[in-house]
Amino acid sequence: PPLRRLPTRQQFFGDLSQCLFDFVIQLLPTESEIALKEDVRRLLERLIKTLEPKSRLLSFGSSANGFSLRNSDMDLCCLIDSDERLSASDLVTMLGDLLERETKFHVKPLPHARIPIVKLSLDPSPGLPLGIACDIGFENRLALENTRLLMCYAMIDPTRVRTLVLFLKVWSKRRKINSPYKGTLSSYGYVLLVIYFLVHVKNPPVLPNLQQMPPLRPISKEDTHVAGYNTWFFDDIELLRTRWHSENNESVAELLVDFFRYFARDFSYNTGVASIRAGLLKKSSKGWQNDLTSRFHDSRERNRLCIEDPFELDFNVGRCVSKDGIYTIRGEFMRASRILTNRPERAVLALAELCT
Ligand code: 3AT
Ligand code: MG
Repeated sequence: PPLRRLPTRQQFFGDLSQCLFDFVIQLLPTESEIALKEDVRRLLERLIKTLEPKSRLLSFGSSANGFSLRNSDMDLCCLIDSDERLSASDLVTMLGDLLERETKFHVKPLPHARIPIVKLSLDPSPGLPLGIACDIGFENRLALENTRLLMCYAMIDPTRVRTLVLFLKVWSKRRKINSPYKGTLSSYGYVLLVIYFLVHVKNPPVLPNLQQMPPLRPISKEDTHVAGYNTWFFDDIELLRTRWHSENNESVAELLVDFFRYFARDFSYNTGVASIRAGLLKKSSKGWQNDLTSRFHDSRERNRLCIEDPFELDFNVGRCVSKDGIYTIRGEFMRASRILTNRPERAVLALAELCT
């Protein structure tokens, strides 16, 4: 008997999923890039130890959470295991001087920033065609914890979670809506939106809520609190695999189309807060309303797009998003949703259109 042709919808999602994998794979960092970055980290750690012998330099952000793209910058955090230590701003100034003397990096110390950091970069060279950019901060233990949380989410369902996140990162960069300094959203913000969607919007969920799972043994406050915030989450991913599995079998493409539709149409931007810890919350319950009659112009500006940080619950990760920014971002979700919902004949062309 003749083979039955797949229904077009299914065929389209199959093709699109394959295109998404292929697209994302070629954007992953190469082995040599990863090795080179590790060399840089070790070199910097050795230099920092000459200032503070009890210091360690750790990676966080995309180079440590499984969501790294080729040539993404390095986020490094210096921890000092001693009670008597220099202040972050003094360290930034001293480290800036030291690196300027001892290395070929361009060095820009920012000792008076809200979070003092040293910015470093290397110009492109034949062995390093795209150069390197790196930020070094101090004692940012919450960032190390949120990096670990995102890494655990990535490990639960690597194929679907990583493909979706990496694609959205590239897409948001190509569409120029990934610049917190220009009023749009950071990569970290987009990653949180994806996890929120997979834990709380999809039914059945694609991911469990790691922050609400019962702990295996009693935990004390000292063990779980970092900088005054509760950072506990279920992190035994091997065990989780034996106890929990998702009933949701949608393909990456179906999830992506649905993600765009949800943030184009359904998410309540005016009143809602996306929280990976607690689901959809109300701005009013967090005191984050963007009340147009408010005298506080500033707070209104800050809360157009509300994304609760997983641990720093009073921090809106979307606070940088401006009025224009939210309009543009939402417009991009609508555009993406429209391109994919029309189900064009060739998935690969749809993907190209989406990202140009
Ligand atoms: P790129 O590959 O650099 O685009 P990334 O995953 O490294 O993406 P970011 O550069 O946006 O993401 O952020 C790096 C890390 O810094 C992620 C998170 O651990 C921390 N971080 C960034 N923004 C915030 C924030 N607003 N609140 C708390 N932690 C943050
Ligand atoms: Mg980064």
